[in-house]
Amino acid sequence: MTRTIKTQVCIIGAGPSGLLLSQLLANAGIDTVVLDRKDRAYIEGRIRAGVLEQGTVTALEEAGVAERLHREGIPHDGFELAFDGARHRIDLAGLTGKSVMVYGQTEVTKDLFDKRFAQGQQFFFNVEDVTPHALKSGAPQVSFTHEGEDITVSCDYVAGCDGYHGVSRQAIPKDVLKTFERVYPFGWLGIMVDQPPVNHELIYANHQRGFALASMRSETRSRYYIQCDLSDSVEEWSDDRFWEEFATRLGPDAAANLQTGASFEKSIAPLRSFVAEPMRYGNLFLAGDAAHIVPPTGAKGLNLAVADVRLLARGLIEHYAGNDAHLDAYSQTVLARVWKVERFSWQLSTLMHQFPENSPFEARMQKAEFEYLASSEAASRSIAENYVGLPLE
Ligand code: FAS
Ligand code: PHB
Repeated sequence: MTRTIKTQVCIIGAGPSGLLLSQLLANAGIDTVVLDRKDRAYIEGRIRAGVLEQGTVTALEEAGVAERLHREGIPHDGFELAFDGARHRIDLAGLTGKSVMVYGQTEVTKDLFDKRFAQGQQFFFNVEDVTPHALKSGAPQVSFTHEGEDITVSCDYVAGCDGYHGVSRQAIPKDVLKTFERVYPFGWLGIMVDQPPVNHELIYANHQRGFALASMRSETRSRYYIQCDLSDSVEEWSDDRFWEEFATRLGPDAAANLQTGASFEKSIAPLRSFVAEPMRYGNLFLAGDAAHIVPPTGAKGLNLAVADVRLLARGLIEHYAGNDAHLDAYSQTVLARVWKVERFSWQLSTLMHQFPENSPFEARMQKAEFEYLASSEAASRSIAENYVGLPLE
């Protein structure tokens, strides 16, 4: 016996994309059902992004979930690039008039969940066998099982917000879907530690032993990364080994204020650039990591997902008001921006990491690029305008 539920938009995925879309649509009086194969605690427990563009802050303000962000977030007017010990500050505020906000994705997700639950959003967690159906029929459905019950959601639209490993992208026929991918020959080993940050702004460092990033979550909690081999495991990286490598790569000057301690989270993430086209198939729309992945070097993954959702929410809200122009243009509009952000993330990753296949020539190109950035306001402005966030369209 299958239970049928009717809604306007069925959202697959309760990560930042799905939660924000649900909130923006709810604010416009549009009903959604949100499914996730995990539960709230698991989703909130994932440690990911740490830097929000102004556009993301604006979206969270529009969603009505930015109060704690403005209380606890840390505005940053710049960040540093370090190259074999030499340091160059990218003056975001001076070069663009904008800043970024340091506020963890974990907190964004918690704020969105709090609001969604307070407003009585219908969630189904720990779902299985999620399958979109009849996407070209004008009356799509999504079937799944939940606590042993077979359920079908009948809806007007399906939002695929289920990340890189989700099912939505797979629902687009192989002869329609085009994918583009670059897998990087290294990963990022990240740790979280309750110690004051080594620097008041982020430092991205390229050292001959590899990349390192000094980030933070608050004045007392730091988030640090080092480039590692894809074959590495966290078990091979004791805290002591991490601290020694991290300090070496930052350089003596930047590491002078490093306060070490016991990490309470340690994980390795692979790096890839990935784009799937189109981001619409019939009444299915993809948003966020379901459609694209960027290496975290440019701090773009979460921000790109939010930009998709802002444009998708606009299109759906206008559809229900009788105007389909933005919804019909969604995939083309979003992909134009996705590719520019992919470019920036790839460019900064190429500049800041040690590639095993790099010859001495490429090593000199990295050094020349850094010295050009450090000597050219125009070059630094280009980095800055991408880092604070490109226009929404
Ligand atoms: P998410 O992957 O966050 O959410 C998708 C949701 O869909 C998940 O909750 C999943 O459980 C659910 N789902 C999947 N399959 C399903 C199915 N079949 N049925 C139902 N639900 C399903 N970005 C940055 O900007 N900076 C960073 O430093 C950074 N670090 C990252 C580190 C790691 C290890 C990873 C994986 C990503 C990182 N990102 C970073 C990118 C990250 O923040 C994503 O861009 C962001 O989570 C995208 O949000 P969503 O599109 O909602 O996808
Ligand atoms: C983080 O704080 O997790 C972070 C910040 C900037 C990045 C990547 C990760 O580019």
